[in-house]
Amino acid sequence: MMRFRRGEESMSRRAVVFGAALLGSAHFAMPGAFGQLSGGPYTIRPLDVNAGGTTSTGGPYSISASTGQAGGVGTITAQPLPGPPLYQFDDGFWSAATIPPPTEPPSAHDRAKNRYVSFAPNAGANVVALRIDKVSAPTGGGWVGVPDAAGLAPVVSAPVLRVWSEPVVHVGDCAVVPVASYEVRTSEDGGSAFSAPLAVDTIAQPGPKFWGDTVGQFGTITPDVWDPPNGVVNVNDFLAGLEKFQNPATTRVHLTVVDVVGAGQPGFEACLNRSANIADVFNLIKAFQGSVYPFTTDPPSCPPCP
Ligand SMILES: [Ca+2]
Ligand SMILES: [Ca+2]
Repeated sequence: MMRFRRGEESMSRRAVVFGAALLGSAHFAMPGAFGQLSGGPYTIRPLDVNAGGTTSTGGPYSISASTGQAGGVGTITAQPLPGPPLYQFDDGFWSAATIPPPTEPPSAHDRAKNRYVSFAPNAGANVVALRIDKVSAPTGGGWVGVPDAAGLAPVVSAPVLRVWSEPVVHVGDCAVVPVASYEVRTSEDGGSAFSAPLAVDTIAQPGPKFWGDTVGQFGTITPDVWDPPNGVVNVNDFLAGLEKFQNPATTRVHLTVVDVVGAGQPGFEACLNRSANIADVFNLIKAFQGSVYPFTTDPPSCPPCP
């Protein structure tokens, strides 16, 4: 068992060190009880592992624990609420980070896309970074950058620790290409510990036309919305792009479905420009005509996108 008491003597010096700052600010949820330490500052001293009920003192509170004894402590979770727990204490040991992985986005975006990976961050109010990796060859990846107001985010080289309040994040960049597999993970410390991955694929190779499959038929799944990619490249695929170019406000097709090239950025066309331009339509026509994917599929060879 683990409990806090006032005014006991220190007994041990090695092994597990509990951070005073952590304990001074954390909330602990225990069966039948929820409390918050007050009256600090605190001094938390080391405890022996497997010592069975040793006590560390030195401040207004002492800490007693049967550390390392399976079943002796159970699960104690540090909050905040609402949101996923930050830390978890299992049977005497701090377990790995318990931040859950990103999840599949709402149905409107739960589809393979050409140049975007869409997902729900699922990190609540926690400050975390999001890592994206291309796991199909050639491999490579980076960190999800700060999204714009529409949730569109680039791939950047350094972790971005923030509260991801966007319901859906759409990562589109040179490193996100058709016919590839990606994994998105959450890291609460910017690169040492990660959540389990969310696997997201871009479009499957649409037969001999190689790439450019953006949509399927129109409105057979959701009324007035282009269906998800159907494994076929035909006129519908560039017509959907043309429709978005002519009317950016249309809800019949989302920008992330038809933004496939960065127009107006000479040398950086592979980077995307988060806009539906006539250049997107032209590239989709080239795909319809049978052209191979025109940009690199090797993330490390991507230019530093503007
Ligand atoms: Ca299609
Ligand atoms: Ca574009």
